[in-house]
Amino acid sequence: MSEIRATHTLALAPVIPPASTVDGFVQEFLNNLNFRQGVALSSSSQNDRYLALAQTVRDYLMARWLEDQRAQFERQSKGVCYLSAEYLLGRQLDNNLLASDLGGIAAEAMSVCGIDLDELRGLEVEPGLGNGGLGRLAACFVDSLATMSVPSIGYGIRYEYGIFRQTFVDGQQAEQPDQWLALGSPWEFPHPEAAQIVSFGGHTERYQDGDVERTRWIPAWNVQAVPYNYMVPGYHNGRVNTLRLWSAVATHAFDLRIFNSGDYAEAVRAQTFASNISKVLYPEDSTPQGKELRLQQQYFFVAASVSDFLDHHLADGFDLTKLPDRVIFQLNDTHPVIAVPELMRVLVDVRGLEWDAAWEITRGCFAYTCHTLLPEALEEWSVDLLGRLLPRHLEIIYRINEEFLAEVRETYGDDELRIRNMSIIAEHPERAIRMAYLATVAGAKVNGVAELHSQLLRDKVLPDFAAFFPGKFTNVTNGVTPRRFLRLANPGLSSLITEAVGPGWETDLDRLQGLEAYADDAGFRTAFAEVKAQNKVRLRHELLARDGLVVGEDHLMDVMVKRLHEYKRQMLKVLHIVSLYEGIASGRVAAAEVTPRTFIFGAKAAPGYAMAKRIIHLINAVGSVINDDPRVEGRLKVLFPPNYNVTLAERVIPAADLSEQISLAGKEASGTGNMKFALNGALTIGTDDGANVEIRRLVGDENFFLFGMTEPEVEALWSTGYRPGEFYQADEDLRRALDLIASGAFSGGDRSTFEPVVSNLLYDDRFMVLADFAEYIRAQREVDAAYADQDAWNRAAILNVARCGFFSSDRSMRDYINGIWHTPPAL
Ligand code: NBX
Repeated sequence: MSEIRATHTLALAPVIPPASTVDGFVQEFLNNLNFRQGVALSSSSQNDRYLALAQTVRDYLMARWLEDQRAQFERQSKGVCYLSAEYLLGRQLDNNLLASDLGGIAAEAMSVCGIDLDELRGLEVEPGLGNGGLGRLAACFVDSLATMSVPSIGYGIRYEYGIFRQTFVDGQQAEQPDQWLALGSPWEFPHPEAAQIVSFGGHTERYQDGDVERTRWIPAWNVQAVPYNYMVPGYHNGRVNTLRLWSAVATHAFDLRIFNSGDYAEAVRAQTFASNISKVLYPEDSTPQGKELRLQQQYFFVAASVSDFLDHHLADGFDLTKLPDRVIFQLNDTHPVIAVPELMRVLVDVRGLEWDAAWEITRGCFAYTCHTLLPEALEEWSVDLLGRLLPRHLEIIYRINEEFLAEVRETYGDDELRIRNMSIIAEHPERAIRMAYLATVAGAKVNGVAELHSQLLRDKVLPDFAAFFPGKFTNVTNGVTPRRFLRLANPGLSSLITEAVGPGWETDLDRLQGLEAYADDAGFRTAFAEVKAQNKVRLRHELLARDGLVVGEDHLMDVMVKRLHEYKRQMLKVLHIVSLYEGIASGRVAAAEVTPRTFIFGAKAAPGYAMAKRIIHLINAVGSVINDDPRVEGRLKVLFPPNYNVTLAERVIPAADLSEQISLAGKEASGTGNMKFALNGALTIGTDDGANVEIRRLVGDENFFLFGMTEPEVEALWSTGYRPGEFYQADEDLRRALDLIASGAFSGGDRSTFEPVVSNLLYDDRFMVLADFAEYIRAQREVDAAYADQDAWNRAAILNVARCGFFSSDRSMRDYINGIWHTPPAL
């Protein structure tokens, strides 16, 4: 009997009655403390208490969870399998208390026990199983799917170590392992009985099966994929969906014979080898590293997920030709694309379907989301490596490509250039599989993540495919969950919104439109400003306690938080800051004349990305000089709290006045931080890039600080030959700022420390920082002027909130459902 059917009887008789009163909650909590943690309240540690509290909340959700698993199984209607190598979840306790509406009861119950709930909340180490935007998007999407009661399951990898913990040593990034499991993870449920075997290596052979020739794969080694289930509770709807993350273990624990002979390391070799697969998240963002282990990770989790779905979620005797009516596998970028040949392999080699029938099914079961525009970020796997690790899959990819190119020939004749350009196999510099092409050929739909991105994807990245597959390409603009990023992160603003527009906006974010009318209400503006001020105080306390950093009082909070990438142009922000400082330091500008600003950075650099790490070093160096220079009179502060993560985002974003979204036009696929800031009433200074375009259109030009070249202007400048030195020569402010960095002013007089950063800008500047500098400074002056009129600023901020309901991830989910998935109405 399958695992899900086995839960049926349990679901009918929940073992643990939901603790929905304060007394009940206290009782459950103490039970958990005593009998699960094995300690008395009086002798319990904070960690014991956190775990017992988490278990209490978990138990409350359990009956619903089991019931929903059963209901999803029994319904057998079309559902979504979201395949993502990353889920950047953020803290679970907060979110689960909010979703289950237990926050009030839990707080009271804890105070009955003499415990401060907020302290316990603070203990949780967030599961950082993602790098940045892509992973956080997946987390927002599963939240929305649960809240909208859409039958769905998220599949991914349970990394033992998530994104590294960042520290600064002399201002330079150092990476520490993220031991998020060290104190126990109360939110996960291992299911070793539902483990899948995932195979690698070996060779293939043909054999006769009656009249038909078939292929079988004889793998060389395999590992076990053990699923860990995580609850994904919907918001106040009593639904609980499942996130299923796979952990790798050896098929044989260890070799007792070798162990007894005394070679302990050799005895556990297989175990170590296998568990390496899910050991650590690759900390690269946007530039794939062609690492064998990464390909192993990708195949590992999708092979386990596809089998899991086929084995456990389909009714007995399911007719596989109907699979596209039963499931859609949504590919979160190319990381899970190896699922395409895997499904083909299972259908043809294991289930015995004809190739053509299997291909028909497969093409109906996948859809692909692209998250990038950088050509170097389009994943390719060398044929050599893929053939060694997955020989059967390589054969399948070859055949898919052959048949696809034959179709291309039918349409265009022997246009060899076109055929080479469209081939799934690249020939140079080495033979490699273009995973984005494979996903595009196989996917029923291909989408970008913001309007501009989807258009550039069609016109610039995959134009031949867009022409060949009319109707396949579409857009779904990203969104963010208002539960975590508004309701949870900004309780003050949330109350204000509820007072103004009534309850229910958390699941119907278009209702924020009701705030429009309040923008002209002076009383509301005052209350709104008061909330922002309180959020700044909260942030002030947090950064002081967390990092010993001092936020300026009554400062404009100017925030740039996101991965460190040259294309995102943290350097442009640095040049602005240095330029302001240079004015004061040179005596040309009186400190009293500058708008008091605290600049907050948050950014991790991929450990192997040298330039990004230099920029982090520079930001810290600039901060220590400016923050300590008495001539500045404390009017400029540059703060860079280390280890920016979801938890810190929840504190920083609600306190921000100005949101920095300053990527070079045509490089940022969407951005999602930009949406979070606008929803929390920060004004954006930004380029015409990614979802900024849509934010600006919605909030209105007058409530957005636009600057910089447009994407066509960027293209035009490139094609005529971009010479950054000319911009340096032509702009005195720019020259002074760059010269100050080059002089060693931020490196104790040592001119060599930041020389690579300066030369890179002067002689290369791929992301055209210098070309956009003057415009950026102009826009920042507009910010200063606008901020001087607080009342007008608050009005604009309120309008940002009122007009950003579109950016709820619930709307993104509706767009996927209507345009791509075609799943039936919710459960
Ligand atoms: O995906 C990001 C884009 O850069 C953002 O513009 C977009 O808003 C977000 C969600 O659609 N991409 C991203 O975060 N990529 C990765 O994290 C990544 C991780 C590993 C890898 C390649 C890319 N090998």
